[in-house]
Parts: sequence; structure tokens; C-alpha cells
Amino acid sequence: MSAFSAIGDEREIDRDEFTPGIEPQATWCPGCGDFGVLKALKQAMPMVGRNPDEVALFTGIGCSGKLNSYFNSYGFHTIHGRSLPVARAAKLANPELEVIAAGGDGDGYGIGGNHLIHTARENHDMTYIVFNNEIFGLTKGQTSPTSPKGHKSKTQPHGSAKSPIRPLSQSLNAGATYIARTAAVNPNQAKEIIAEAIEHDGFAHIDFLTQCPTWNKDAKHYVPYTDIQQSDEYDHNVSDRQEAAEMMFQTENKLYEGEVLTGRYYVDDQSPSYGEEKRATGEMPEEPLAERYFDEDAEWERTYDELLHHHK
Ligand SMILES: Cc1ncc(C[n+]2csc(CCOP(=O)(O)OP(=O)(O)O)c2C)c(N)n1
Ligand code: SF4
Ligand SMILES: [Mg+2]
Repeated sequence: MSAFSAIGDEREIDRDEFTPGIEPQATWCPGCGDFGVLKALKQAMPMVGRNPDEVALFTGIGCSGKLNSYFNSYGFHTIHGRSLPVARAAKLANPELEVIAAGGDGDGYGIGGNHLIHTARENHDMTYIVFNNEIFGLTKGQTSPTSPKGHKSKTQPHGSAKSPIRPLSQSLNAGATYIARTAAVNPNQAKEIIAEAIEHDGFAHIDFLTQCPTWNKDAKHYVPYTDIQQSDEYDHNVSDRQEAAEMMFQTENKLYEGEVLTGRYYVDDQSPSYGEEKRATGEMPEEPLAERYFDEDAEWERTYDELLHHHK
């Protein structure tokens, strides 16, 4: 058994283990879609057989960033838009950790957009959940990169002049190897997609539609939705890049026309993850870097010790 996790410990896992011992009163508003993400995430954990001490959750800033407070695992509530670089470092230091990053549309597609592109491009093995409520929720409803064209807010009182970004297409172009969209109103699909994303070996991006009844009054509640895998109307091959691109393009257009399509869009099981590639080329050691920190005999320079030395 690793010193850093309970991996290998065969036992039944209950989703309630992911509820903190002293559960804080959730500060999300009644009817907020964020509750749906929390519920689906807790349900997905027993499906993938992970214990709380095998999981590290990295969040950005926003209502969505509060997920850490209500989910029992290792965690790091990072700064705005920066959950991914911190999550990457943790995964590289301890590849046995199940790394999950989460944040809002403003956090991940706006201020943190560059991190998303490069984390996807490098195919870091982790799951990234973006709570997409089409606005900045925590700061009271400003326009976000996914707000529809013409959407009025305090920052765009005459309506947003520009078209929203296309998160699924952008992720595909960047190099993500698992891309899905689900919605808080569809918990059964959501938990299955989260479980698949966690089990995927590479960068898995879930665009999670989360309604904000407080600040996005004219936002859809994302119903009725269509699960593209269940519908007879759609039958694209998820491992075909071109077909996935076309399906994403349609989905992104339809969201703003009032039709909500959800499901799996792209799954590439062939491309190696960043860690796998680096270990294969010998650039990274086989054993977790994190273990070296506790190894008194390890011959390596501790950045922290060095820092202290230079400032004596
Ligand atoms: C560097 C920095 N800039 C701006 C802010 C203010 N801020 C806090 S949350 C937020 C936007 C949150 O929107 P989103 O990421 O969509 O999350 P939501 O609240 O909708 O879940 C902003 C701009 C900040 N905390 N840090
Ligand atoms: S402001 Fe919106 S996103 Fe934030 S907790 Fe309330 S309903 Fe949820
Ligand atoms: Mg938001």
C-alpha cells in the first residue's frame, strides 16, 4: 500500500464517506445547479472504487469553487482560474492520486482559459468539471465567456456584443481526450459521465450545465434535454474526431436556440497521458516524486530548504 493513499484496499465504498464529518451548511442558493454536481460527484466515487484519501479536488474561485467545502477528500481551493496548474503539479508528484479539478465558466473558460488549452493539449490525466451557468455567479451575475450574445448584465447593460465561446469544440481542438456535457437536472447521466471521466486515462473535460436561479433569471434550466446517446436522432461515433467535431458544433449552436443536447462527444483511448509519456522517456521517475520528500536518504535538493538557506 502506498504511503499516500489507501489504493488496493478492497472494500465497499459508500457515497456518504465523501460528506465531511462536520458538514458545513451549504451557502449555495436554493435551486442552484451546483448541488447537482456535488451529488453526482459523490455518487460517482463508489462507482470508480475510490476512497476519500485517494482523491484530491482542486477548485477555482466562484460559487462553484466552494465544492471543496462540501466534499470530503484532499483538496485545494486555489486562486481564480488556476485550479488546473495546481492539479497538474499534484498529479505529477503523486500519479496514484485521483485528481479532479473544478470551477466555473468564468474561472475555466475566461481567466483560466489558457491553462485549459495547455492542460488539454498535454493530456494530463485528470477530470475537469466546469460548472457552466453562463455568468459569473459569485460576483453577482456579470457576463461570462458562455453568456449568450445579447445577454444583458451589469457589465453589458446593452447586451453582450459577442458570441460565446464553444467549450466542447475548443477542448477538442486543444487535445482533450474525453469530452462530455451533462446537466445538473440529469443526475443519472451526470454520475455516469463523471465515473467514465475519472476512469479515462488522460484529460477528461466535462462541461456541466448548472442553472443559477439567482443571477441568471433568463437562463434556461436546461430542460428538456436530449441525451445524444439515447436519442435515435443522433448516432455519431465518439472515437471519430470529425464526427465529434460536427456533433459539438451542433450542440453548441442548439444550446442558444433553446435545445439542450448532452452526452459523450469524444473519447480517445489511444493517446498516452502526459505522465505516461514522461515516464516512458525516463524524464520522470517511476516512483511518485512526492514520496521522495519523506525519504531522508533521497539525494535531491529541497526547494524549501534551499530557500531558507539563501535567506539566512
Ligand atoms: C484574480 C481575480 N479576479 C477576479 C476575482 C473576482 N471573482 C471572484 S469569482 C469571479 C467569477 C466567478 O464566475 P464563475 O467562474 O463562472 O463561477 P460561478 O460563481 O458562476 O460558479 C470573479 C470575477 C477574483 N476572485 N480573483
Ligand atoms: S449565485 Fe447562482 S451560482 Fe451562486 S450559489 Fe446562488 S444560484 Fe448558485
Ligand atoms: Mg459561472
